[in-house]
Amino acid sequence: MPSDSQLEDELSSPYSLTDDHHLNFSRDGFIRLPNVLSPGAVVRLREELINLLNKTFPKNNRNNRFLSLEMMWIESPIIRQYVLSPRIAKISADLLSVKSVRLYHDNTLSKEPGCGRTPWHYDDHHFPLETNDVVTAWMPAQPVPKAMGPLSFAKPLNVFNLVKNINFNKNDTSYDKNVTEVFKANNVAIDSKPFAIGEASFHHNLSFHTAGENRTSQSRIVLANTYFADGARVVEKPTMVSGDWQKFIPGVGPGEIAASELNPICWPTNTKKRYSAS
Ligand SMILES: O=C(O)CCC(=O)C(=O)O
Ligand SMILES: [Fe+2]
Repeated sequence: MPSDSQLEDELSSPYSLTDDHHLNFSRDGFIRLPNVLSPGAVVRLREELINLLNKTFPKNNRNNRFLSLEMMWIESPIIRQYVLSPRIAKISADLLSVKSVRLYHDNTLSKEPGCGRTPWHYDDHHFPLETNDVVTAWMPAQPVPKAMGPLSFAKPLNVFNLVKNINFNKNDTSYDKNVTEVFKANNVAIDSKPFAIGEASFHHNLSFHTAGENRTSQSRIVLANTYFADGARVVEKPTMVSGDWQKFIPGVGPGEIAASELNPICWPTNTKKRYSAS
């Protein structure tokens, strides 16, 4: 198991992206990358995420649920390493071809045994940012075999155009069904491969994605960090679906530059050292 300082070294070390990685990300809107984390770093991540989940959610009565926690980096020095990681943030900046990225938020997603599908969606509506330079690093805290519900992507990126007129109805599953049908009718390719230990995916905010149910007896635990291009503004009219955005960009109003103290620049500056949480 890596010590704290070994973990810090690993999460600060650069990851080499190839021309193919860049091409694939621009065309498909997502990429899977092997060995983003070492096996030891995955084990430490899982341990800490389980600690945090156990503090918030009672252990009984979890089956079938999709548990989620955000902004863990403020409280947990270990999670902070993974969230403000120069390694992860630089991959994100490079894939977006921008010089500098800020954190939007971290998010742990624990899909408990028996929990059903993650419906088809893209993330754009969830982020009230006036830019499409937004990427989410989805880092599983264990391998994710097919039966556990790996994140799955429709490709290429521009297939979102096929489904942009489908109305979202939050009271039923019609949106998910309709998107599935349109993708089928258009022979849209779906990438739903399992994730090996240490593998992570990076998806653009217009990339359509879903995940299957968790048919195993283990929780499918993931850390998903979202980064955006430095300089981006909050949209003029944030909508309800933008949810808790003021929690993630406190003190910043509509139309203003999203650069609160909770949106540190994660690449290129090593803000991890500058941020002093209590
Ligand atoms: O983990 C999942 O099943 C969904 C995750 C997701 O939609 C995201 O990270 O944007
Ligand atoms: Fe998503």
